[in-house]
Amino acid sequence: MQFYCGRFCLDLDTPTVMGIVNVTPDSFSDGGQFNQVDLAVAHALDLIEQGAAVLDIGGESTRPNATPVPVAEELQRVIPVIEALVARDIPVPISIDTYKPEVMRAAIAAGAAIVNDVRGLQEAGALEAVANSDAGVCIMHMQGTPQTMQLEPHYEDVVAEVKQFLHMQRNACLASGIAQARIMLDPGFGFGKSRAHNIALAKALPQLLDLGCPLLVGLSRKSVLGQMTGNDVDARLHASVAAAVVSAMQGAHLLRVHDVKATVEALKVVAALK
Ligand code: 9MG
Repeated sequence: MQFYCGRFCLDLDTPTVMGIVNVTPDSFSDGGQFNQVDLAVAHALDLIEQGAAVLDIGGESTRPNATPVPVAEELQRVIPVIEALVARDIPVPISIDTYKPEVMRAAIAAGAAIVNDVRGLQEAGALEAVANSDAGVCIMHMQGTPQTMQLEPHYEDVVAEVKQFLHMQRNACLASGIAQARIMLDPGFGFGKSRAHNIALAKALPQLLDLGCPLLVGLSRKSVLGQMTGNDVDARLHASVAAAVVSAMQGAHLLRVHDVKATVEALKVVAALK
């Protein structure tokens, strides 16, 4: 399956890795030796070396209870990083992790090729920001907001409801002129989902493929893996790789991960043995 984004065309016939670059004040602590931009750029270049086929750059944490960041602050965090990477002519597309149309527009103008929206283009102006560009988009499902989502997630039928939302937003994209080949879908693991909801969705990935778009899965280091293993966030490497492998075997095309090298190697084995 091909995914078109800006000047890039990703071949997603074999499962591929998106590396995470968080540009938040707590992401990089170096004792003040380098600034945040230099550190984020160095991290991004390292992830490409490790085999990332896409970089996902975000300036606002989406963790449960995270505090929203004003637009100006988010722009200040992510745009210099995108500009610095574009100036280096990196060989992979940059994805901007944001739900804010102002940030989408500025990031695309700076050279981002994908919009990764955890709110699935529901903010006013978000759909238009993507439609008025040649960027690809990842539409993710979330119940609630990061401030409320894990309080008491509730569904009658989690798989049917997530699929219906993704279907509806995919159709809204098509109606606004975004070609199917520019759309990727994501059930949003951990975003307003209990452990049982996450497990049901992981098992139902083949059903989401019916929508005809590539699937992005983000389970890396998430708390559901902590619930399964009892491990803290910094000891979830093995669980994260296992989750990526199982997701790929269930049909996921793009795996959003922190641990790029380990995941790339594991996916090579999946591709060889499948
Ligand atoms: C930004 N972000 C954090 N987790 C994510 C996930 O699972 N999917 C996508 N698309 N973005 C995510």
